[in-house]
Amino acid sequence: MTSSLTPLPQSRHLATAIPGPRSQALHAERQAHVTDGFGIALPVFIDRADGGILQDVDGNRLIDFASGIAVTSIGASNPRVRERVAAQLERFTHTCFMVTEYESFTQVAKWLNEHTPGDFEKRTALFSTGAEAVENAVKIARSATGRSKVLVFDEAYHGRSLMTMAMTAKETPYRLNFGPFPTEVVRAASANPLRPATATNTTNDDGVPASGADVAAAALASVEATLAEHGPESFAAMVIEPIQGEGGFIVPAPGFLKGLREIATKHGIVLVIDEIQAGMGRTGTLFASEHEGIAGDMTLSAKALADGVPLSAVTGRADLMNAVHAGGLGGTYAGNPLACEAALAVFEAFEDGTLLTNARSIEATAREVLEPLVAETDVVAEFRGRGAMLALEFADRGTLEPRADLAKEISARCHAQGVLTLTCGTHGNVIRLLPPLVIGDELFRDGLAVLRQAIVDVAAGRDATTAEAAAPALA
Ligand code: PLZ
Repeated sequence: MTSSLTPLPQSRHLATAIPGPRSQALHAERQAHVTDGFGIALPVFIDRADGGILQDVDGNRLIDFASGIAVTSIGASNPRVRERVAAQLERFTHTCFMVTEYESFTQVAKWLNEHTPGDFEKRTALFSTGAEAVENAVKIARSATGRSKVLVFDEAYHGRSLMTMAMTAKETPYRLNFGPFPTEVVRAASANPLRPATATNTTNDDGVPASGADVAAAALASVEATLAEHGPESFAAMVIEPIQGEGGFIVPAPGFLKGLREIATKHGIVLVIDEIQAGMGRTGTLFASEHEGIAGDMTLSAKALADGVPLSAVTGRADLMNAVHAGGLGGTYAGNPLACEAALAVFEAFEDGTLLTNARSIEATAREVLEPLVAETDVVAEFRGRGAMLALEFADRGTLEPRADLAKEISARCHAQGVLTLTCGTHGNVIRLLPPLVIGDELFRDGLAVLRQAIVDVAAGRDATTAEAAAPALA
């Protein structure tokens, strides 16, 4: 769709200090009207966004390493999305799919049934947010199995609604003061290769795990023990992220997810793969479970599914999905027509495979620039991730003492220089990279150079290198 706006230059540009005066004024106004309950990564107000750039109200152009938390993968003003959504806006905005039907809902379901892992007959239910998809997966699994318990994992994140808060591991900020939580949620060990909860004997003197396979085996044994303690026959579902997102971009030890698949099958537990952050091309395959060669009985999508128009999905085995009584699932906005059109545009964008290739080259470039920092500094414990879902964990060499202070300081320096990084992790000591899959190579490398310089400076206890010195090519 042609735009009345001039194209947004794909280059970093600092017009003012960040945040600039207009952002500061708007933030002050926000504070007078908006609850203090929302946190903020960077108090900058955005005017426009496209490709790898966020342009703020002061005219600064920031490099986007966040994609609105893994949402705007095909760009925040993608022409296909604009065209489809605008055309839908002219026809109608809403009917409620439980009142009268529209075809795009079916088409989105059909695509997801065809493209999610698993060579079996599927059905899909659409909702609006990720948390809703998780909640509904639990409802469907309970209804289909007649069981109630839900197994979740250390370092998991599944949302902010009451059930999903219960399923989320981290107390602050997600759960603090919000209990009591729904019961029947049991937590098991995950298989974090850097910090194995269950495999201390596989760690050598430097704190480096001896073998990923050992970590996976120990975690799987612990999962079996947890199930045995609570009665495996009482579990409806086991819910896991293929790469744990908010928990720290943790790629599970090799074999862990395959092992979970086997355990779930053995006990008749529904395996729910929460692909809300890792799915829709982010890791270089359409769904991250493809890297592990497994298929969930249900796969959850949201975030990048509709490029920022709220849409989420539960896709699963037809027998499970159809076990629910008619009228048991729904929601006023579930599968809203504007969101379905946006999703159809996203599917078109993925058709020729370029975006998946982009995700893989993003990984190669970031690895080239950032991975050497593990050896070059004493504070980068790990560079990890897949495709365009990448992270650096900051911790002291040897002790692995988490260094949230460094992640925070490095992020702040990136922000000051016009690179929007996000932190995450149970200990808050991880910087994650979630660039849009459409970011240009030159722009991406500029952002990486800024991040790299900030890490080198902070690791050496040096003041910030100026923007000019770090990257003379500022537009
Ligand atoms: N499952 C794996 O990553 C959302 C949360 C940001 P909603 N992650 C970003 C925040 O602080 O609220 C997420 C996820 C996984 C579920 C969810 C929940 O998705 O759309 O935020 O409800």
